[in-house]
Amino acid sequence: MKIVVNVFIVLALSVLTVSAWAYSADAIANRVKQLDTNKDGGVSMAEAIAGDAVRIKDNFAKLDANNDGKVTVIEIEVVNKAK
Ligand SMILES: [Ca+2]
Ligand SMILES: [Ca+2]
Repeated sequence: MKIVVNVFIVLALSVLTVSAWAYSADAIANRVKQLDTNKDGGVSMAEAIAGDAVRIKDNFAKLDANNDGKVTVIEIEVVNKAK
């Protein structure tokens, strides 16, 4: 139940905040897991749009460090830590 509550808080914050990332590794992993509907380990642009992940969509090129068309947990963490 705690995890469910945490995910809800993260989702709520992602709607309310624009610039601050500062998510825990667990929160990032949960978000990617939720968005990764084809279970290939990354979030494609289509999955970001389908999941209404605005910041992944808007920052897709920056997040997709290896330009393979999907954003992984590790790629998000790199940007998250850089802020
Ligand atoms: Ca995917
Ligand atoms: Ca990538």
